[in-house]
Amino acid sequence: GNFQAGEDGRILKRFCQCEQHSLEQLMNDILRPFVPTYYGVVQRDGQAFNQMEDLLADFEGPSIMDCKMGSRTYLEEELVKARERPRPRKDMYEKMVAVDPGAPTPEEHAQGAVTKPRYMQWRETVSSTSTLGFRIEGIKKADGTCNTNFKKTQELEQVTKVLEDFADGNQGILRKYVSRLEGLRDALESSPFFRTHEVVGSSLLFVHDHTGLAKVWMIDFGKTVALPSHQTLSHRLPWAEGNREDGYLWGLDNMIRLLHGLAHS
Ligand code: 4IP
Ligand code: MN
Repeated sequence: GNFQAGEDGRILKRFCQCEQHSLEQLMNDILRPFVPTYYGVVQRDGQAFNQMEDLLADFEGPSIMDCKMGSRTYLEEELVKARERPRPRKDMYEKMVAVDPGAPTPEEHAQGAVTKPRYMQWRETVSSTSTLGFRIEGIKKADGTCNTNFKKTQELEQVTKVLEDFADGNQGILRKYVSRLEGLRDALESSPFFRTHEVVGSSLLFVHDHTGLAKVWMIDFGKTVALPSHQTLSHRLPWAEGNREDGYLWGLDNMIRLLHGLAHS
């Protein structure tokens, strides 16, 4: 897998240059309280790992949710690559058919394969990524239940229901999540790092427990890339190829609105 247990309160994640670069910079950014503390690269059994804070360490029997943020989940360069030299992916065709046998075109059925951008765009449109700017990827609750079957969770009502269920309707927990996310939004809006990076495929990790502790962090920076110098993003404008907008803040606004509604209902 991608992870190994580290020493005392740390985890090891398979090395990724892009993630290393982002985490290093984030340690000196206003976003630092909202990302796992980074402890550098370590070797284990001849393999390199990024060593970072274990975000679950302070919780007692945590409930955990991973939401992938943004309205686009692949880098623009994937589109260019697929256009210049299409690489049909059988594995992605199979993942597609498993969710919806009717999704591939007749041509794709004949090939038994789809390109990566085609698969990624399809995933965006059948989930809430396209409509809300985020999607729920997985939930593991304190009671032991685990659910990663959210590929077609798209409707506002469905998403709201899943969020409410994750927090067991606990208003105190929901309010803590809202205020943490509002703090994150403030930090994002003034972060030099965020302004100058395209943040794609990154998740928010929600964690709470029975003691009432509830926090959220930004994780997964394997597709977070620096923009050319002097270019910045709004993170709210719609994406059009070439503008590199990722919809991150648009998604966060929607997430906060949903949770805020639940916290007051
Ligand atoms: C996965 O699809 C995720 O989109 C991965 O993104 C992506 O990795 C995989 O692409 C793709 O197959 P499912 O979630 O539907 O299984 P993430 O790592 O953000 O979860 P990349 O490489 O884009 O980061 P491949 O090309 O690694 O298979
Ligand atoms: Mn309020």
